[in-house]
Amino acid sequence: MVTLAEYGEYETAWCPGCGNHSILKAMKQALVALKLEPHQVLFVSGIGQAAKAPHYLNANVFNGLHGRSLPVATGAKICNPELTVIAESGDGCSYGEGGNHFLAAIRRNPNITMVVHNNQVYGLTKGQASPTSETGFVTKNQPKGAFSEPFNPVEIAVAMNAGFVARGFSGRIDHLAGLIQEAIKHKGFSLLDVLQPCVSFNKVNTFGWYDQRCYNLPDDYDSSNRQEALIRAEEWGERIPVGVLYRNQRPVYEENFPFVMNGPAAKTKVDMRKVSGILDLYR
Ligand SMILES: Cc1ncc(C[n+]2csc(CCOP(=O)(O)OP(=O)(O)O)c2C)c(N)n1
Ligand code: SF4
Repeated sequence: MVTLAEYGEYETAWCPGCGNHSILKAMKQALVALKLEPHQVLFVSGIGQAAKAPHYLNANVFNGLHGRSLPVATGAKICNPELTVIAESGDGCSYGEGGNHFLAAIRRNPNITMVVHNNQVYGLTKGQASPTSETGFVTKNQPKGAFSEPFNPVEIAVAMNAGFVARGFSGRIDHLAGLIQEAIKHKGFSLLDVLQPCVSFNKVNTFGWYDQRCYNLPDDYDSSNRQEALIRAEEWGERIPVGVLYRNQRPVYEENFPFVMNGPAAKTKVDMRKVSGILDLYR
């Protein structure tokens, strides 16, 4: 039986008090609760503090370009649908540099999970405003405050009819671990946006700020109701809902590929003579 110890304990480069630590803990808890062995899981990340999270657990990892985790994750899932594929990165990486991939993934609906550490700032590059920063958020780079409207990932995802949309708070580890499990179990694309304090560069949205505002969606909340999900997804400020906002079962992208139905391409024996022939065409 898989244990937490199998996912390892590593020294991290994160600041003490950073929300990343709790998200990592919740992730390991969720993987163990789902009885997933490290070799059954692939993490794909981009660049940033959050993107380092998969470096600190013992599973398969592909750490690629800034904002480019979703196309890699989708490709990996097509080649090996048996893998649990998780794209994990920060809000800048996922919604800024990777914004178009985010929209494309919602439309395609591959059976992958996207976990975003949303600290409303660019942490690794020392505190510039990110797509989710509030208008007026003052940084060294934006001394007059950010001019742009913040991007609301959960609202966009519900509006685009995404398969599964949830929001978590890194300060509530057990609740977050439950949401990660739900997101992984969902068949299709699942977004889990996690509110995460950055103690060094976001002095506004602190642990206390989130803790005072976050409330759990009530037990009788109907996550299949898109209109209600849109209302909750828009709620921000004095009260912020956490939990599964929206569920919508849609056809899964990789099932459109007939070769996948005949078994994972990753397990197909490669005929090297054929490959050499193809390569010769390009010499
Ligand atoms: C194409 C590209 N643009 C910009 C950068 C520089 N860069 C590296 S990390 C980063 C910000 C990361 O912020 P975020 O994704 O929010 O993650 P965090 O560090 O806050 O966890 C930026 C702008 C880069 N590496 N590549
Ligand atoms: S700079 Fe912010 S995001 Fe990066 S490790 Fe420190 S607290 Fe975490």
